[in-house]
Parts: sequence; structure tokens; C-alpha cells
Amino acid sequence: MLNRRYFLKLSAMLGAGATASALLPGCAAGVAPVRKPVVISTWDFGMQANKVAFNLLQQGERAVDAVQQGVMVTEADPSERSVGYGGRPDRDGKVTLDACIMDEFANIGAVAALQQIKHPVAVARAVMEQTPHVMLVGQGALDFALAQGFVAENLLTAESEQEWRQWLKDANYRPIVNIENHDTIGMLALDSHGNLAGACTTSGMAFKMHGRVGDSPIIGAGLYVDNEVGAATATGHGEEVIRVTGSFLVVELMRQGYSPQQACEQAVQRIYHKLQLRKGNIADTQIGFIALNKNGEYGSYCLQPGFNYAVQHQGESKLYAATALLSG
Ligand code: SD4
Repeated sequence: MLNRRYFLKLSAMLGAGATASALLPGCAAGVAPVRKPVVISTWDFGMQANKVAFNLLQQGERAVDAVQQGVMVTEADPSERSVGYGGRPDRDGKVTLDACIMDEFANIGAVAALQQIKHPVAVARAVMEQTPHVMLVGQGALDFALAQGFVAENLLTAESEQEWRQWLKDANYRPIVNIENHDTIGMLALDSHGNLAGACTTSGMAFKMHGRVGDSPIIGAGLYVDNEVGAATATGHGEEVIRVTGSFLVVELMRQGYSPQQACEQAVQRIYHKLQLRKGNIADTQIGFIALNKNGEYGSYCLQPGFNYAVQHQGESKLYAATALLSG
């Protein structure tokens, strides 16, 4: 419960325009009906992925199944150069994938630096359900996937290979960190039973060092779900997201009473502040968060303009441009 002093402090922090209902999604529940089912995901490829997820949600399926099937659409699409099959390789020309999944019971599963498997999120789900562990990496993840019946295949498409060879010519063998070369699908859903789940999957930063793991498979960084509060997922420069445990931060802010939108804004501001303190390269850093709470309210925010996200619920399937902290 927020006591009066905390409420006043929070109101002051959020500015005069903030209303009690915006501050306190839990309190507002009596007024605004819960919107469910609803699915939200990062970037424009989220539109297609949402369709599959929403279809399952409408049939009464669990959020965890919906998000898994949803992000698998993007993983399988070779034209998406930042997720799954067709993803850009690391600087050694190897496609290495990161993914995680989290359900309403706080069950979690993750894989990192997984090669040759088209659907890393499905392997993450298997780690969650078939092992006593929560994360497998590299060769161990691949061995486990093969033992589970997943098929090894070449994930490097001709397009991605060509781009990598081009990059090798003038890159001086340095991984690129900029705002153009990384995307990830993170998806959050609230099902018709009122339960939350999320999934996140990526090929990570293009031309990264071999063995580099980003935020996407790290529970708390790239994804976090608390079925009593809300869920959040991140895209962008993984190192910066990990530094502030970004998705956990967003969920904890929602627990304190912030709306999903306000929570995403606070988390991006935190990252920006840390970048300033460290004299980091702000111009080449992009971060985007999306968040969904138990009432089906959602929000999003990013550091630089350019991030968009897809939302689907009854009567709406739409791509939104996220608001940004910095102007273009
Ligand atoms: C990573 N966060 O590996 C991922 C990449 C990404 O939008 O999301 N790009 O750092």
C-alpha cells in the first residue's frame, strides 16, 4: 500500500499533471475495466507475431504459449536480420542466438550463444520445463536442443553472409555498436485468465565478439514478468540494459505505482543518466522498453526516436511510434 507521504512524494516526482488513476493502476482497477487479452511486442515485425499470439489468446490459451508462438514467427523469417534464422552473424561469421521466456508462475528458461537452432525460444521453453536449470549456453545449449529433438541447420543466409563479408573489409574486426544494427523481438501478453507472460529472442548485436551475450536472454534485463504487477521487455543496446537490470526496473517501478508508460520513461532516464556519468556514447546508443500491467494498460519509451511497437487487443491491431527522450 502506498502511504500518504509516499504518494505525495511520488506525485511531486511525476509532476503536477499526473493523476491518481495514472499513478495507481491498482487503485484505478475499480474504475477502468481490465483490458484482456492483449499482446504487445517490439518493432514492426511485432504486428505479424502479435496476430499469431492474439489468435491463441482469443482461444483462451495461456499467455506463455501465445508469446512463444508469436515470437517464433519472427525467428523463422529470414528477412528479419536481427532475430533467429537470417540474423546477422557475429564478427567470426557465426549466427549465435539469445532467447528467454517467463510465465505467470515465475518459471523461467533461457539460452545464450546458441547456434544452428532456428527457434531458440522453444529451446528456452524446454530448458524451463525439462531441466532443473534456468539457462544453458553455447555448446551445452546446442547439445541439449539436439537431445530434445531440435534439428541443427545453417542459419546464415546468403544476404547476411554477404553483409558480414562487406563489413569485414573495412571494419578492422571491431564489433559495431550503433543504433541501426540491432533489433529484437520482445513480446508481452495478458491472457483471458488475467495472467501475464513474456518472451524475448534475438541474434543480438551484429558482428559482436564471438561469445558475447546481450540483455535479451537475461531474466531481469531483457525480460521480466511479475504476474502480480506487470511485465516488461527491452530492445537496443544490451550492455546498457543489463547495467540497470532494465526490465526488472520497469516492473518494480510499476509495483511502486507508476503506469507502464511512466515506468518505461523512468528506466530510459536511468540509463541516460548512467551513460552521462560514464561519458558513454549516447549518440550511438538506442534503448527501447515496452511494458504491460495487470490491467492490460501498456506503455513504451526509448532513448532515440525510431523505435516502434505493435499492440493488439480486441478491436485494435496497431503499430505505434514510441516517444523518445532525445530528439532526432
Ligand atoms: C542485444 N538487445 O543483444 C539486443 C539487441 C537488440 O534491438 O535488441 N536490438 O543487445
